[in-house]
Amino acid sequence: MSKLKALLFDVDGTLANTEANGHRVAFNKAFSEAGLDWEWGIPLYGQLLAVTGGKERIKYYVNDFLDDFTIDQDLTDFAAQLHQRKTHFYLQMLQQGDIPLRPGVERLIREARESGLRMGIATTTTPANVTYLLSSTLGEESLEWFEVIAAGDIVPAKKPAPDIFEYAMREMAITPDETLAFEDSANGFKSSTGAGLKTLVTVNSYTQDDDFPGASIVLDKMGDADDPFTVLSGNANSYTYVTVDMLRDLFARS
Ligand code: XBP
Ligand code: MG
Repeated sequence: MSKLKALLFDVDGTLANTEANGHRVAFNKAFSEAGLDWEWGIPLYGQLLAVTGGKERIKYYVNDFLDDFTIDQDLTDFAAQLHQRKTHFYLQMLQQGDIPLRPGVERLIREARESGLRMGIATTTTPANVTYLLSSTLGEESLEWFEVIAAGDIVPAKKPAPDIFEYAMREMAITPDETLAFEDSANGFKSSTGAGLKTLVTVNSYTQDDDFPGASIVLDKMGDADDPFTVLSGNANSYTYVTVDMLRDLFARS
């Protein structure tokens, strides 16, 4: 029976609920600064999340949601410039402490570190967004707790492609039979399972109706002793919030 040795965490939606009140707001600030009359409301943004990657999401919006938008430059360059400003506004929000970690995430990360489990990050978001989120919530030293921060354009294909999880495993020299992934969305789940990883899912308002066939377990959150999770799919045995012991038990039997 394989033994759990490493954890690979997604970021957006998993470590923190960053989308509706974080990334989306930063996109709208960048649009306003550029003089565009674009406003991504919460429902529209949920549709746009079908495409991972902020630059790709902007191009998806222009190509699939706008009828008569024209610019006198290459759309890829335009999207990249706009995305740089969006990232500027998003980093400001992180620095201001506007985006907290989800319930139980800090406790689990600290517990995993103390128990000797190796940890990495596998995310589509921009690398700086990860380092700023970790620093602003766990402190600068937390950047050392993750052996790799696999993020953004480091791989040719973003989620749902498995590339980012495969990259993180290569960098850490770990294999799927000793590693558990944490995800929140259908795109992320396709990526982690496509890389052969057992996956624990914690959904959020945007992903609660997504399908996670074969997930080790689907929860509403990691939870805490005084804030138990709800099991949406799978079996938590007697555990009521995610602990390292629960992860070992889940990994061994999933
Ligand atoms: C979620 C994404 C990212 C963010 C926005 O990443 O798809 O694109 O929505 O970040 P994950 P950027 O769930 O894999 O963490 O604008 O920097 O792409
Ligand atoms: Mg995610």
